[in-house]
Amino acid sequence: MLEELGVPYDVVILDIAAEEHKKPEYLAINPMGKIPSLMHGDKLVTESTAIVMYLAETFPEAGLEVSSSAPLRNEYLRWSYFSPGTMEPAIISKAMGFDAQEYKPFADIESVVTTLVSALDGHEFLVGDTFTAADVIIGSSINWGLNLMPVLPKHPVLTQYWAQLEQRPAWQKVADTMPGN
Ligand SMILES: N[C@@H](CCC(=O)N[C@@H](CS)C(=O)NCC(=O)O)C(=O)O
Repeated sequence: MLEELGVPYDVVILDIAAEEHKKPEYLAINPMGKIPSLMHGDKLVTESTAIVMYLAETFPEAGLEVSSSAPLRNEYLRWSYFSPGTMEPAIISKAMGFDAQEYKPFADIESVVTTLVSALDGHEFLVGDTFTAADVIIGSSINWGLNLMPVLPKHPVLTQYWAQLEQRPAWQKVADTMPGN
């Protein structure tokens, strides 16, 4: 997201195996002991989706936010929250062998795939015909579900969507540093 915005940033890598994310210095930043966290001036943001949406809103000149007055704002919100609220729990339940039907707030992976495929079939992006922060959020989860925790079926609509996202210069610049690459 930061590369897509073209803004300068510093990365601080924490060693999860060494439990650096559970040390007091980091718990003072994110009491959940979870990565990532974003510091922007005196503003702290945690939760990946909140971080991406905060950045889209803070750097509007990049055109990745669909503003509150834009006609497709509803779609932008829907797809941005679909990832942490519905898609990632479905991916994790599938990977852990839980029966998603038993956990009523959770959705099963088949419904998630059908919903994504119907939104993306014949479309390059999720919201209108331009790349937005919602594509950063969902694209990242699709990469995760196809390649890192590979429980998403390799449906051609999903693989094609990710194939074009991973060609973006921003991703190409940082791909080598990403887990699983
Ligand atoms: N809901 C959080 C989840 C963050 C999360 O679970 N991050 C993983 C790394 S991708 C983590 O910190 N794992 C280490 C741990 O839970 O101990 C978000 O979206 O930022």
